[in-house]
Amino acid sequence: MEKLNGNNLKIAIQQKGRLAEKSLELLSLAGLEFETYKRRLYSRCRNFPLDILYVRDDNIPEYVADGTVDLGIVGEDVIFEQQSKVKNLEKLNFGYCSLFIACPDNLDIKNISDLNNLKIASTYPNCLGDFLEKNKIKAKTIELAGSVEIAPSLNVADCICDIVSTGNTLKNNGLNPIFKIFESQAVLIADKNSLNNKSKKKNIDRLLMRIKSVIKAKKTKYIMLNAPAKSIEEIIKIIPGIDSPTIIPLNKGDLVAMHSVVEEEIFWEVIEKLKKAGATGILVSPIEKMII
Ligand code: PRT
Ligand code: ZN
Repeated sequence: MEKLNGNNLKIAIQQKGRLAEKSLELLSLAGLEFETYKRRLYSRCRNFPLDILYVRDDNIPEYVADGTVDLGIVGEDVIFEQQSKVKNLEKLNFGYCSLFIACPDNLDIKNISDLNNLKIASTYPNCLGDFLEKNKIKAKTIELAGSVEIAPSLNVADCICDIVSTGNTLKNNGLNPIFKIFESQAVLIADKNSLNNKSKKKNIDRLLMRIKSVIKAKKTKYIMLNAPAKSIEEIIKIIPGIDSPTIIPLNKGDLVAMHSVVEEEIFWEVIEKLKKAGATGILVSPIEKMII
C-alpha cells in the first residue's frame, strides 16, 4: 500500500455517518481529485498535497489537537463536548443540528428552575454540565453511550439532553424540545502547530480559499434580467453585486440587461423587489465557485 506522504497536509473526515458524504462533496467541489473506493483508510489527492483520512468523528478533534492530522471536518457539538484546543477555520454550512434538553409530554417543565432535582440522560455530559452550572441548576446527569431518547420511558432519567435536527426522534418518543443549549454545524478545524508551520500554512491557506469560494458560491446565485433604463439606479440598490452590476444596453427601446449576484437567503425578497422596479425576463443560475 502507498504510504502517507510526510510532506502532505492530512485532513481527517468522518468515514461513515451524517457528515461523511457532504465532507467528501465539499473537498471535491474545492477541486481536489482523489479516489474514494470504499473509503478504506485514506485517499491521496492527485492534484494537491493532501491526504484524506477516514476516521470516526469522535476521534477527529483529538487527532487534530495532537497533530496526527493538520485539519479535520467535524460537528461543532463534538468540539464543544470534548473542549478541544483546535483552531476553527470555517463554518461549512452543513450538518446543522441543535443540542436540546427535551422532556416527556407529561412532565410540566416551563422554567429552567423546574429542572432542579431531575435526572437528565445525555451523551453530552460536559455541555449539559456547563449549561446546568451556568443556570445554577442542581440536576443529576446520567451519562449514556447512545439511545438517549428511550431513557425516560425506561425510567432511567426524567428527561434527556440530545442532538435534534428534524425533531422526529423526539416526537416518536413522546419528548418535547424545551431548552436549546447551542446550535451546531460542521466546521473545518486545524492544528495550531500546523498553522505555525510556514509551508503547511501556505497550503492550508490555499485549501481554505478554495473551500470558502465553494461555500460562498453555494450561498449565492447569479441573476440576469432586463429593465427599463430609468430603473437602473433603483435596481443597483436592490442587487449591488460584488462591485456593481454589469449593465448592457439592449437593441430594443430603452431596455438594458443587468447581471449581478444575489444571496440565496434573501433571494425571493429580492425577486419581488426587482419585479416591482420593472425587471422582466429574470434568469437565475447557480454559481460553481465564487472567488473574492
Ligand atoms: O460512527 P461515528 O462515530 O463517526 O458517527 P456518530 O454516529 O457518532 O455520528 P453521526 O454520524 O450520527 O453524527 C455526526 C455529526 O452529525 C454530529 O456530531 C452532529 O454534528 C451532526 N448531526 C446533524 C447529527 C444530527 N444532525 C442528528 N440528528 N448528529 C446526530 N443526530 C442524531 C441525534 O443524536 C438523535 O439521535 O439523530 C437523532 C435525532 O435526529 P432527528 O432528525 O430525529 O431530530
Ligand atoms: Zn461518533
